[in-house]
Amino acid sequence: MSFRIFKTSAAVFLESSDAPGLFRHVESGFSFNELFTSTDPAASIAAIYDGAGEEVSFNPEISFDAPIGDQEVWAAGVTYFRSRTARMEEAEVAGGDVFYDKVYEAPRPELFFKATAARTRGHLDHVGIRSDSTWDVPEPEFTLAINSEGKIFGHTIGNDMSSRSIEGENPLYLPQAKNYTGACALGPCLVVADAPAPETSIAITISRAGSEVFSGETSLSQIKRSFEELAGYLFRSNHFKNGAYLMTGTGIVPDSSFTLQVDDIVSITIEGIGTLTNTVEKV
Ligand code: DO4
Ligand code: MG
Repeated sequence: MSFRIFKTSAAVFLESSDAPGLFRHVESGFSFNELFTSTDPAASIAAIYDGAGEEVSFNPEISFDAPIGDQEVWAAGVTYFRSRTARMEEAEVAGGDVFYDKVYEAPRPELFFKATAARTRGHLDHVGIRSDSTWDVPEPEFTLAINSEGKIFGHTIGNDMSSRSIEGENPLYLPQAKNYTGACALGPCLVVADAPAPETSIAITISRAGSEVFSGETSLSQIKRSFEELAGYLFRSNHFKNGAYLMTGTGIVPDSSFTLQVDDIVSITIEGIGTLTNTVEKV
């Protein structure tokens, strides 16, 4: 049995794979921190579901908060061949391309801090492009939920918003390309379940003034590293009191002529989780 957990400002709603379309309403007492510090989050959520009372009618098309407590959000990079190639193109003029090729092949993955919980946006909220950036993309990423013991117990959809002009100028500018207001979105829900099948698709569409200006699709099978490897490196010599989210990298990068604009609508869909939609604003 798996569960989807949706968070609003007032409550959380739980849906079980045994009763899809029926939602249990948990008005008080639910804590993402407790879930992420449970030694068995699947058993904990099953117990909460059973104690949560009757099903309620609920519209899963409304906006949601990011499904997060006090977890940090981290990200892996250059885990798909497409990301390696796109990064090498954007960094070539500055001479930074060699580092992306090296990290794609190296035993140690690229991992970087992405956002605090307070900086993480939810479904139907805005995501940001920087006012000092000229080339911007969303990055659709399968995102792991990892408890405080380092155990992967669930997943969600992440959008790792990125400035390609700033990262391309110098790889040492990565924190500025990746960490700014509105750079991170998670949602629409947290799925507590084993990892989905490798064929699971990740798809993105970007719409502008009602027309689609980009679409792309990949699958989890295209990732170069295992989820356990990425989580294992993240938790090496690093303690996460409240667990963590880890974005696993993008396998979709629009070609070099594309950049996001204000009011673009970005929708990322991963089978079994749902769709995370955000509108772009300048920050
Ligand atoms: O190397 C920079 C970041 C890469 C990244 O975010 C990705 O591959 O998803
Ligand atoms: Mg990324």
